[in-house]
Amino acid sequence: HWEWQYLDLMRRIWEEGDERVDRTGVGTRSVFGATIRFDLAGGAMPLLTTKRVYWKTATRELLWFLTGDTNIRSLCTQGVEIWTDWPLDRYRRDNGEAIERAEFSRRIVEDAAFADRWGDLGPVYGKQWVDWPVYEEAGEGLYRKRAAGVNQVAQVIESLKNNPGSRRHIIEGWNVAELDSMALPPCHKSYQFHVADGRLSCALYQRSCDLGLGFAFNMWSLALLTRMFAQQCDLEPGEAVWMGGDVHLYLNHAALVEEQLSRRPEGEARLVIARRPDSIFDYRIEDFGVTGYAPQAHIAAPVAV
Ligand code: DHF
Ligand code: TMP
Repeated sequence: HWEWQYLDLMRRIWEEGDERVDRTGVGTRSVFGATIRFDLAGGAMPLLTTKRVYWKTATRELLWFLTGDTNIRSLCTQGVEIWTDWPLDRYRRDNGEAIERAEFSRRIVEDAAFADRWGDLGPVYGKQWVDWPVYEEAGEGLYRKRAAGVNQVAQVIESLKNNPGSRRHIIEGWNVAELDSMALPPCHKSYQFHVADGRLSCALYQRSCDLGLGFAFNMWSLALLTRMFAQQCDLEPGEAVWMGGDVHLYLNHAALVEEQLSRRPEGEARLVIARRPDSIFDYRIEDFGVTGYAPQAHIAAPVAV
């Protein structure tokens, strides 16, 4: 079962990883450099079975990236709270106000001006994916931002269709010049597509991975993006190749790690896409269904902010 790759990595990090002080102050055990591969043939998806993964939440996040939106408001409106903690943290620091998360999220949803002011994460994934800023000369040695940036997603779809043999099918999130204005610099920072024998594969480079929490979402989204790209380019799904830089377990995830390592993977989820939208930007949450997913119970774990 593919999931042993994940469980083996988890065990190795927990037992042999280097203990490190990290940005959040929680502390981690970590290894540097790891790979997990998954064959997407036949509709199979890398959805963890040793705990329930909320794949619809992860799917909503991916669709949100594709709209170019970087404000959490449309996520909160859909009941998706996975990004709420970062704007919340900033709000509390800037205002010295002990507002509850649920209350903050409610204000984001109900008050558009409040969301504009406090809900934006800066130029994170969505912005870089579909509107990477471009500068043009404005005379006298001055430059200005061009009205339209680069839509990397649209460009890669075109290059896959017109030049499948290319080794340059890349979507990059790591915009060096804008890192300082992002709530978090991108973790899943670079996606490279590859066509061979009529099959589309995608490799993700993730510079930093919370193996207990973020990974489940990142692996799902990598596979989902590959399936959507394959459908748009009339290719069969190939492999999803995940490559991690600093892959870590937070020290406050002990209960999750011990519980998950006591479980055995079973079964295989499949993704059904109900229709073929006109473009990569026209998918909706209702288009996706998962069959054969009978996971073991969800395991809650705190997220390090
Ligand atoms: N920071 C850290 N420390 N770890 C992360 O995984 C992470 N991920 C981010 C932003 N910052 C991060 C964005 N993605 C959850 C999943 C993905 C995610 C953020 C949070 C999460 O809390 N998942 C829980 C609950 C999901 C839910 O309630 O819908 C899970 O058990 O999967
Ligand atoms: P860092 O920016 O200091 O590396 O912290 C980011 C943390 O968030 C780190 O634990 C990795 C985790 N993370 C994921 O694992 N996946 C994600 O998609 C995101 C956004 C973050």
